[in-house]
Amino acid sequence: MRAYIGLGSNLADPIAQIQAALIALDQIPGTHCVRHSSLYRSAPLGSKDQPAYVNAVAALDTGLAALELLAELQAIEQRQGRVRGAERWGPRTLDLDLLLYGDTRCESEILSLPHPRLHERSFVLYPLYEIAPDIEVPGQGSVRELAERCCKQDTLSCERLT
Ligand code: ROI
Repeated sequence: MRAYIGLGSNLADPIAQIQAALIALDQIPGTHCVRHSSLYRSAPLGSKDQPAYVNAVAALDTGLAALELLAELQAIEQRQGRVRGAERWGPRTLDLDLLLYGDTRCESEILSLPHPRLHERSFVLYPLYEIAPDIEVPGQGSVRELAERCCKQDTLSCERLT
């Protein structure tokens, strides 16, 4: 199954956090990181009183079920020092979001697919557009359309770093 992961960090050397997480994603059992985007610097969404974020998106090929993959993502967040339950919209050392898992659509308290806020976030859509412009986000249109729409609206700044 092809899955897409959104990565974000704004604490404790964010660039190093994202680079370490990209390596960790490739080491998940039964999983291979086939591509990842450049790193992007983005203005914080949520509380403005926090540092800028570094964001990226990775494409994985995985034999794991969606919930198994989610558990692996949470384990990587924990290992990289994430304090959960801190501030919902506040700063974090590492955030790994399961954005897409094939064409799966589901909604539960544990996991919603596609990620419910994917289509409105430039810091997700721009890196996703870089590596997979032509894929469909189930129920929402192509990444190309979503990224173009997001770009026209006055959204948060998000610029490519590397
Ligand atoms: N803002 C940006 N720019 N990037 C993120 O990854 C990010 N993650 C979050 C919140 C706090 C919503 N803001 C963000 O979880």
